[in-house]
Amino acid sequence: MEPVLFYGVPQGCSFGSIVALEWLGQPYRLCRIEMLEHPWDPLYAKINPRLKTPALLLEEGEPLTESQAILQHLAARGREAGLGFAQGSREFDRLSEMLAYLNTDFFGAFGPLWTLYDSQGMSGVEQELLRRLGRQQVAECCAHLDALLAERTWLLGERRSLADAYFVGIARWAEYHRLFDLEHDYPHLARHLATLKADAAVRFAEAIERGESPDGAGGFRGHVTLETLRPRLAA
Ligand SMILES: N[C@@H](CCC(=O)N[C@@H](CS)C(=O)NCC(=O)O)C(=O)O
Repeated sequence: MEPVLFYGVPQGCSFGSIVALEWLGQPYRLCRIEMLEHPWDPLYAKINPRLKTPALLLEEGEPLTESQAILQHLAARGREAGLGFAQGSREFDRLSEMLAYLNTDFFGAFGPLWTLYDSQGMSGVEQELLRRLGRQQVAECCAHLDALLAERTWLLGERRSLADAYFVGIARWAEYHRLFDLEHDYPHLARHLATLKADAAVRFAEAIERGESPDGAGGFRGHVTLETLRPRLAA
């Protein structure tokens, strides 16, 4: 079977992996995980024992977890399409560097805001502290990315890369949490986000998250359920 991407809703960081698969254009399937429906199907622990999305089930039946690893794996499959680079090359290093920054600093900056989102029984003071901390951390990252994007069309320069695919899945959280006036505070970042939001693959990923059945660019072969995969995972 084609590779299967397990993506989480709502607002999963797996969004970028869906965009990457669309840009790649090779056959793949999707499996939806409703992240707020607890407990998750225990079968998912066979895919990722840490119970996180995304995860990519490869053709041979082995799961690959962690966004950075998945995106570098997809980049390697996309070398001919200009999405990936030879290990050891300058371009490979720049992609690794950017993915690492986005996956640690930028992703992590939103941590307090997601804790706040999940919070129950927290005092107003605790909630305010989390919001202030999250906003401050995200602002630092946005300032850095905004300065980079003032001089570049895409995160790595003049050509789009899978770093842009991952970026859009995280940067949209700044809008979701209503942190800033993005156009005013970080105009270059806002311009980049708007460009990406007009991209067909990003619109496809948004439609998938909404539970619609978009056509995509040709690689998408439909959804599978965890139950369908049980015989493969039970072994
Ligand atoms: N380091 C992991 C983090 C993955 C992660 O935290 N995923 C979140 C969604 S963005 C998740 O699955 N959360 C489910 C939960 O915590 O219940 C990666 O970058 O892939």
